[in-house]
Amino acid sequence: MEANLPLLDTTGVGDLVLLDPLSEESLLQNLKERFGHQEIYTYIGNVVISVNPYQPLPIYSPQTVEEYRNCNFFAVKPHIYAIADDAYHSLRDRDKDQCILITGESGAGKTEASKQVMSYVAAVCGKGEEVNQVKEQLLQSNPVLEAFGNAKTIRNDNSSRFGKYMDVEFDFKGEPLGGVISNYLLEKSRVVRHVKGERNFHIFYQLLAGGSDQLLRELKLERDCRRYGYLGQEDRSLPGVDDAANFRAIQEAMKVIGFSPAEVRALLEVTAVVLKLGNVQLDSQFQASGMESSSIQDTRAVREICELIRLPEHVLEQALCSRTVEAKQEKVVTALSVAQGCYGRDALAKNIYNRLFNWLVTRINESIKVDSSERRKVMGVLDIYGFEIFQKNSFEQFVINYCNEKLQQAFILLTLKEEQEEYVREGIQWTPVDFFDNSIICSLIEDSKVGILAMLDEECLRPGLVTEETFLAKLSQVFASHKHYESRATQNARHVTDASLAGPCFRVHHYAGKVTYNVSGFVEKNNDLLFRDLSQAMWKAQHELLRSLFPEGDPQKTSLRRPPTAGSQFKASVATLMKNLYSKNPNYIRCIKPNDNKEPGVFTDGLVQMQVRYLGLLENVRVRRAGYAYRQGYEPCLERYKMLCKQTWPKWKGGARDGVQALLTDLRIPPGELAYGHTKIFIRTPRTLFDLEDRRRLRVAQLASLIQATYRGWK
Ligand code: AD9
Ligand code: MG
Repeated sequence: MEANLPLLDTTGVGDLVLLDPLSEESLLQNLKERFGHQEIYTYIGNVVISVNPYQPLPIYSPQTVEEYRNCNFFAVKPHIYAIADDAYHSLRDRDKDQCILITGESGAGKTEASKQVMSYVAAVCGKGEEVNQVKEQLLQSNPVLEAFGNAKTIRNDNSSRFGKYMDVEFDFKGEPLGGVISNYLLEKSRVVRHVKGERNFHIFYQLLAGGSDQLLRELKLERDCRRYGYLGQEDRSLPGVDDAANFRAIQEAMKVIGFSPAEVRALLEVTAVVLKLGNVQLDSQFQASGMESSSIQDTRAVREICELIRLPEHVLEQALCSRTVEAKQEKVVTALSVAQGCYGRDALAKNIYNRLFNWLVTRINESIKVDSSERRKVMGVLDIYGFEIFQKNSFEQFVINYCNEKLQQAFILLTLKEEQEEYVREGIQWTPVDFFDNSIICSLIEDSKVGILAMLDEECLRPGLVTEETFLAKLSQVFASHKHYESRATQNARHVTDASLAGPCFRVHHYAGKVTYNVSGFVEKNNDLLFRDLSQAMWKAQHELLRSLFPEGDPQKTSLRRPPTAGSQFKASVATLMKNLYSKNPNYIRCIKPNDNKEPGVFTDGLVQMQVRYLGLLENVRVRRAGYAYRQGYEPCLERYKMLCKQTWPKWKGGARDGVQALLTDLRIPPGELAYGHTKIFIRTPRTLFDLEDRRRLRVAQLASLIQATYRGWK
């Protein structure tokens, strides 16, 4: 059902559709007032807006779950549980696959929201030992993935550095059977580098803080994280976060999911290897020819890595310091300079970690996958990294923001455009509402010929000297007059000067703001190549897990085909994701970040205003308001209410549309409340619908007692 109603609210209006007068100011004021009273949720129809309270609120207790269980969406305060409940019931009772799309910028509360949805659904979807085990596995996958895929950033102490989409599968009774997790592009560059004030992935700190003395000894690790080059020199503990306790929690979680002790051990060994790679230092040497070569400075880190992964030391040493080039069936080994060696070392660390993360997702999926072939109902929950604007934005921000752009497009298509188009399709009088369509930005990035990603691929695949400058020059030439693209060159051509666009940069005018991307690193990150010597060395290790991560290291299987670029892989997986989302009934949670300092109770007007603008909330309200709250095909509508009218009960002989018209006229529903479309009836306000429902309930009760009386008479 799609409707909005007066809500049990003490503060402002709980559904912005009821806001009067409607303007950006009143909308903001309403959110602010509610936020001030810790009412963080507000609806626009069935879209939930959530403003991050940055403090624990007592609104997620088991009692609250009970309150929302089977609730009438409109009879309780706005809450994320209400939308979760509505989605779950549509799935169970109306057999409609659902997806929950959670959007908003970094730190707005998406991951928290996804956990609340999951835990609510878990609390209400059946019981019993077997079912509980499935639920536990699904829920426990989260802390494990967060440990390996989240990190502290400037914006968020627990920032998701990967995208996650989880399909939870249910049987016909609505009991969970299992699920499938898809992950999107982990920000692996963080393994080797992070900016001041941020951290590497949580797992490293958790392992060092929470591993037992014996475990650390066996992994050849020292407890002090300052010993590790990849973790930095500062004290890295986070206020309010107990890394040690979290480590124990994820060990427990892995047990619940079904990891064997040997698998956990192998996982931690590989994690330790990544950490130690950062301590491998290279020394520069000069050969007689004057060419620079490198050697391992202190062999301890290499020795320990090799002991952990059971690989002869010289194999790794050689792979780190030299490179084999095959030319005309001849192998030539060339020495690497220190810079090249360090580059290779870091590329190896990033690759191991990234592949380990993918393995982790695959392994969890093995545990939670559904074996039966019975037809399933699916609820997908999408929690992806939010839109990001940093001081310096690179390839990672570019793909993250592209993904957010696609989600915004899905929102526009599914809610705004779809709504308007339906009225047109149904031949109903309608005044179109203007909204910004971001397809133009999506194609700027993803067009298969003249999109930024395609042009980057073209540069990466071009033989000869590839530089980021040529890539940038090409972009600026092709998009010289594009409204959403800017660079120094296009500015010069347009006689605009802007000091903020200095350096090798281009700027995209995203739906959520202008972001300046520095192209250095774009080619390398998109190419994502690892020296073959390194993958071959990894494959030679006697460590089963590590070895399995580098199948291309098998000399028998060496393929000359180039692996797809990082950008094209990402684009393909986003396309698959979108297809999946479009096949389901969407439920939106739009998260808003109230201030930039993670402070409770602070609502910064300008910051929220910006988000309200780019999320298109005002247009969203306008479309809902101009429209009709409820719509249904004539046949099901007649079927549902025909008992309310003598002409249509027990059977209407004419067409369904005429039947509905006869019925609603007989019930004296004001004509202004109704619109007759080609195939559907539209009802303007929810009150009319509730009135119909009340009448129906009464009538059903009357009919039931009538039948009972007749039955008793027979006996
Ligand atoms: V990112 O794009 O992954 O960087 P998210 O996922 O949008 O971001 P997250 O859910 O991680 O943000 O929320 C950030 C922090 O805000 C959390 O760690 C909590 O401390 C805080 N938060 C968010 N939502 C709530 C809430 N409903 N109640 C209390 C919250 N605190
Ligand atoms: Mg997150």
